[in-house]
Amino acid sequence: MVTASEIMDRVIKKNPGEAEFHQAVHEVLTSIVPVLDRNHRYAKARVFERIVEPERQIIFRVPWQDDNGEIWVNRGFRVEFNSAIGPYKGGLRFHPTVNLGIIKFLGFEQVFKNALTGLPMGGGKGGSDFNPKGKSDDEVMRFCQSFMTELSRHIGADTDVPAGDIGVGGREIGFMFGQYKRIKNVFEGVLTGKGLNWGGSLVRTEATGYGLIYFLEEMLHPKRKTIEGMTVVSSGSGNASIYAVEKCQQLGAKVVAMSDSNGYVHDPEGINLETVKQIKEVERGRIKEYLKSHPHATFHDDWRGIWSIKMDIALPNATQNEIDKEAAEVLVSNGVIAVAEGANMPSTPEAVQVFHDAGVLFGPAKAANAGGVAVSGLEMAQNSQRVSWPFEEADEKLKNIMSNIHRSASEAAEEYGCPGNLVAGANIAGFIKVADAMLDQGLV
Ligand code: NDP
Ligand code: 2IT
Repeated sequence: MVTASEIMDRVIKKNPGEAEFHQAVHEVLTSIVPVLDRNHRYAKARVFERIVEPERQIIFRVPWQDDNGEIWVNRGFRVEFNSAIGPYKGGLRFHPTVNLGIIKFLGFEQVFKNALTGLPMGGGKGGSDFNPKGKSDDEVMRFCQSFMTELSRHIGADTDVPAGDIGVGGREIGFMFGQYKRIKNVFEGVLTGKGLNWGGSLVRTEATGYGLIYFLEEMLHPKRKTIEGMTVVSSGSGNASIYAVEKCQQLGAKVVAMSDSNGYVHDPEGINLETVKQIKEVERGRIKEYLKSHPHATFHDDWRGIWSIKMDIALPNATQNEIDKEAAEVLVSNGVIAVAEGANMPSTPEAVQVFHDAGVLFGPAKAANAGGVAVSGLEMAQNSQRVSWPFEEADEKLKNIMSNIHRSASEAAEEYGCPGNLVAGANIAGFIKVADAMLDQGLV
């Protein structure tokens, strides 16, 4: 039988230079070794070796023209990773750091995350190295139209359903949906995160952040704690962070810092979220502008420094590998009791080890941030039935899904001898669901 380290060596050799993808694969593989040892049929059928190979990877040219008539060329990606349990599903990221390795790490994680939601969604991810920052609405529209002109050949409501991620929100989804409809002449739920008057679901905007806090409450529950009265820090100030902060505040926690890629704002009196929403959602400005209306707060131009604040709860809601070993050690020495990951893979493996060794409650991204894609799944269901559910109904379903994810991850961790380890539990529960579906479907 092939050993785990042989599998890992092959992944590294076959996918050179894709450090984030290697990191994501290594974590899942490490977690599922006991599953492969106990159930030889997975190893015999080489299920893991198949899972790490995307079903399809599409890379394409995206030419577009700026407002001065100058021509630019970006690179577009869609990695259709796994369709064992449903159509490919996952976001699109527009950020200058996007490359194939980043999209593959995100797509790989998405496969297991989507399985954990209990909804019929396979995994995929896409995006571009386009930087929407500083571009006019017209430029963003022209880029989105060009991007969708190619992407439309590969997606569809029953094939592959993209959504937002970093740099892709309601505006971009609107432009892409419009272009898809022109090309295909069908009005279908091909994207999620749509506007509320053209097929979007209530709660999708809030879902990643709210879901994260519902999951965090599940983590705290066995310790007889809630977030009420806790001091919280949430990095980033985009979709995931803003709605995590909103839910924290609704539940009586005090959020004292948020950030963007230029730095972080520390407001010991508690962040005023309306100000952050105005800066980020309306003006598309920078977080340091917070100080204009809140001069008692401080701005620090090192965004990683946010983890040196004393806090009870850390919510990394910006990007991958934003908490390294040193940051984790500072968090632990300052008495952090829980870390819940809203971003994808925001803690390095060494940081996760520090949290586990210190007995910090740790909610891994795949489980803790699955609320966004879960409500995307609910949006797909509503689109298929041509109905729209009230806010309370969608929110209640989100809460139940997050609670079920916490339960499945906890039970899997228990069953495979690592009680309380939600990293292992989430990986195992997600893997078993996808692996069993692949076995049922023959050599796929
Ligand atoms: P947004 O684009 O809305 O916001 C991203 C935020 O993170 C911004 O404040 C941005 O700052 C900051 N950020 C991004 N990249 C970096 C970087 N390299 N260094 C420092 N700060 C950075 O994206 P989302 O809120 O949607 O995404 C945040 C995280 O949540 C990502 O990891 C994403 O994959 C994950 N996620 C998102 C879901 C969703 O539904 N939107 C669902 C599940 C996970 P700046 O503006 O300066 O770039
Ligand atoms: O990482 C993620 O789960 C997302 N960006 C959301 C994906 C989706 O299809 O809603």
